[in-house]
Amino acid sequence: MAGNMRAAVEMVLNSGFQLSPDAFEYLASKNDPDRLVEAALKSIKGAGSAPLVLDRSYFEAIESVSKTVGTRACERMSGPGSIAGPEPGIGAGTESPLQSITSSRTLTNKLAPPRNEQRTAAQPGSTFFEEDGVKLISGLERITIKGKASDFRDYFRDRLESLSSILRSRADVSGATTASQVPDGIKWHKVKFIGMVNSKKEFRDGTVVVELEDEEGLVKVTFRGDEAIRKKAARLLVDEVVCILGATRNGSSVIAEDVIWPDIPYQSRNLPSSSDHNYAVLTSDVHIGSKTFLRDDFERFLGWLRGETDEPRLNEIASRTKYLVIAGDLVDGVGIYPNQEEELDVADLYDQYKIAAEYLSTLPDRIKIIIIPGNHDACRPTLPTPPIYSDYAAPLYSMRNVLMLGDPSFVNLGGQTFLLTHGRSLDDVIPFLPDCNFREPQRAMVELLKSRHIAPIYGEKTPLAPEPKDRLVIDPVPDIFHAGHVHVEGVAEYRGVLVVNSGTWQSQTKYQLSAGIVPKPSIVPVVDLSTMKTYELNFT
Ligand code: D5M
Ligand code: FE
Ligand code: ZN
Repeated sequence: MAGNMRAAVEMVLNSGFQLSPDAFEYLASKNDPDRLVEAALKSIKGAGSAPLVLDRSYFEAIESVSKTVGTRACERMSGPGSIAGPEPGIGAGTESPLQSITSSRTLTNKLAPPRNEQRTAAQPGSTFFEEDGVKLISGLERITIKGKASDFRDYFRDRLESLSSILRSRADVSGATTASQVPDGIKWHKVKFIGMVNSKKEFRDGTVVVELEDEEGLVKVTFRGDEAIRKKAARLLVDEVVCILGATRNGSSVIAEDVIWPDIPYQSRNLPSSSDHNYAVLTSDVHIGSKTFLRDDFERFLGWLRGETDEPRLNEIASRTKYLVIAGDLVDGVGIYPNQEEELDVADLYDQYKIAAEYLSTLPDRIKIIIIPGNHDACRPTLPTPPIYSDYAAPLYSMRNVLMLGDPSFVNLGGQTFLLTHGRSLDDVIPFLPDCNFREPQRAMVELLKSRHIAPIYGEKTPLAPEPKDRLVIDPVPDIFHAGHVHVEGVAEYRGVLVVNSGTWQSQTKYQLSAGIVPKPSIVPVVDLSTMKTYELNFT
């Protein structure tokens, strides 16, 4: 993707719209996609309303108008920010995020968010939830992007600062300098410093060279030697913040001896004093509207929650369920991937949310339902993501026992703090993490806890909104870390934190078949909030 195409895509995403595949193709075939997008967004703003997914026709219309009036946009052959060669994906960049800004990271985000996003914060009955043990810590903030060239630099500066301060709270990091302040000397000497991983290169002989940076400069760090240090080098992700221990002579090139990640301290289990067994049911990736939505299984699950099983123990859990948490991809959406219409049972986004609300309305009011957006939902496509647009999900917004939150959200449910995120970045990190795979997504989630970041790698598939404060830093440490997206259910425990990937209600899609992804559907993790004991209930 050329630099001006990347800028174009970022502009669309950061304005809260999505691009249909045909619009993407159309823009990619143009010399000036950024200008076309800018003009289209302006005209949409003028018109006052627009669909969520912008298709080719929006840009064609703009182009025909600008051709008529002969604007400069159509005369330009190629943008100055073009970068040759294959690109890793949306929002990607090859430059150092802290030190330089190019047009690809320059957002002209002068637009107000679409009307439907502005209305998501006020929800009926929010106070009603507090009585039911729901305390929102964060997750309803408005997206604040200044729309300046320096947005991404400020964003990464905050990421470095926030993660550095988490690192500095560790005893073993005390006395660390920053990367640019590594002292030089005449002799080899030991150093300890914090920086953000700017690049990582692996050589044939197993040597790994990493550049660590802060705002002022870079240090080259070489990893070679024993198995232990090689393993640590293999685990390092680009754009994460770590502390390096090593030796140097010149202060600019270091031989690594150890790596310290921010990590989480051991958590003592926070068990509520009341011995009442209250349960939270964790799910995600329902994909209502898809032909591969496992309707029978999902209906069996809802039936169980309504108390329609003969098994007394299961009925007991259902009757004590206070919370149902849905970590994104409630519906399959429309225009999310090429030719999706061929795989849809319900081709209208409004109808998909109507069906979702009809299903959830069959549950008793006592169950509070918390819903965050996934990449298939009607929402702003960047992370952090505000709640699902209320225009599309109106039937859910009108339910008194439903709370619509953003991604990420921190919410306390019955005494336990949940970190909720859909988990898009798992696609980005799993291929780079040793010992992690798509069959056990909970393992990669544990690594995110060690990185203390929800989306450590920038520039892969997960587009980030460059806010001045990095809200993807994992702080505070939750009691329960819940994500979905990978369509494989899995539970782990790490240092006292319960880590849950809640699977899916969708069977294998054509894409997943071709990519060798095998989902593990219709299994639901259920947590006893008074003991943190977790049950994995199977509804197949
Ligand atoms: O994603 C469900 C899982 O399947 C997740 O791990 C990504 C992967 N997936 C699904 N479709 C695609 C395409 N088109 N490209 C790459 N990866 C994909 P979900 O968010 O439910 O689509
Ligand atoms: Fe999904
Ligand atoms: Zn998803």
